[in-house]
Amino acid sequence: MTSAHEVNFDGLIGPSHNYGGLSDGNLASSNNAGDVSNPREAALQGLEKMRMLIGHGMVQGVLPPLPRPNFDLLVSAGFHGSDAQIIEAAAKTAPRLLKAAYSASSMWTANAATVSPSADTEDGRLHLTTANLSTMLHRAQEHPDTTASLVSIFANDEMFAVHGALPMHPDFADEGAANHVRLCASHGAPGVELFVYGRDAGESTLGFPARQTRLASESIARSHGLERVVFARQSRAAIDAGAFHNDVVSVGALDTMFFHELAFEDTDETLNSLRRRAEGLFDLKPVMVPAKDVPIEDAIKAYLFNSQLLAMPGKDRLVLVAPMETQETESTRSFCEQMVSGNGPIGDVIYADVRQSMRNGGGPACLRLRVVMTEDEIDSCHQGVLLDDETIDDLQDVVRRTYRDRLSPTDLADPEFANECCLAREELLKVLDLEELA
Ligand code: SUG
Repeated sequence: MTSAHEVNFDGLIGPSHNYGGLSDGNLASSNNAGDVSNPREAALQGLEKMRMLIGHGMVQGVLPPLPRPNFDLLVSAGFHGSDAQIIEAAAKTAPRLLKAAYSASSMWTANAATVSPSADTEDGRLHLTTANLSTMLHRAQEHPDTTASLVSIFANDEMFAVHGALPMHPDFADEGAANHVRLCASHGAPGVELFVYGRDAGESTLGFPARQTRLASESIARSHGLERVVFARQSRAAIDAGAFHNDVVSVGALDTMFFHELAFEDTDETLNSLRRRAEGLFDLKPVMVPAKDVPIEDAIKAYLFNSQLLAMPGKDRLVLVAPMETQETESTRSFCEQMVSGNGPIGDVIYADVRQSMRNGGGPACLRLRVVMTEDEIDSCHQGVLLDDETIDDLQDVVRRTYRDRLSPTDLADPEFANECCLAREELLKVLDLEELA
């Protein structure tokens, strides 16, 4: 068995980070709609989280922000003329579309793709499928540019297979790794991949949108060549309480599955299927958080499960990197205190400040795409996106010089802002040695 690392590719928060209120079913996005954001602080917070994890001995990568505003989207909607004319006309007649074209939502890279490490796949390559994100317009525009980024970063065809997004139809609705968990004995060992879906293809549901279909999950498992898979249905109760992705109510790492009592439609069946698939590979360690200790509303408000669950060098138990909001909410804080003082698989909690992203429904786990990679795979990917302290300093320097510290959705009407965003991104790409994406 080869040794492998979990490399977290965080999304670098873009200069147009704003509270657009674009995501129905995501309570933070709706509740903070129209507020003034601080893109500079947002990006610095994200980069500090990456720095903190490097300090703990983790391998840390980054994905650049996508080009915003997306003029192609505005042109598809019939706007034409100079860039400034397009922005001005869209601001007057289609302000919601303009917000979509400006959305910095690619920062939530848990939604960028679904990833299967080479230890799990038939052809022994690491497979990535870009998510089509077809449910929300502002996210549905991401996939072509995301695929371009992944192709540049995972450019070696002998080791990596980058698949484009599934067809853009509600039956194939796919939100990537946010609805996918990989469990294993150690990162380099064969794993069991859990795909969580909210509805079947063709099924219409009442209430908040279910953004992942079983057909999408099955299609990805087939094209990645996976043998050990489990498909589980997310509970309707969780979706209606605001868990628009499964990673809002569960997170897994190695042999441990940390989840809320209401995460799955059928918890026993989900755990039994995982155990069956894991037979001979590892003993599943479920850590279920009962609703009586942490009501689902608290779990979602505090984002307890939207945490990174990490095997850190030198630690014999897993570490949960949770948002500050988990510490500030009574029930989740005391659950965490009690959990780490016991002798279960999770031994420590670190609280990270990602408040700017949290106000749009994105916690520490949303901000990262986990890519389990062997040493050879790490050496073969684009090196410019693998971070050290110095590169983080350089990125922060660009952010301090080029990002605004105040942005209201109405500011998007200013044509000058489009130039600012473009220049900021060009500078970031230069630091990452990814000018080809400009
Ligand atoms: O898709 N928020 C994102 C948050 C994604 C979180 N990702 C995971 N849970 N993995 C979403 O709902 C808000 C944008 C706005 O309203 O401006 C937004 O898109």
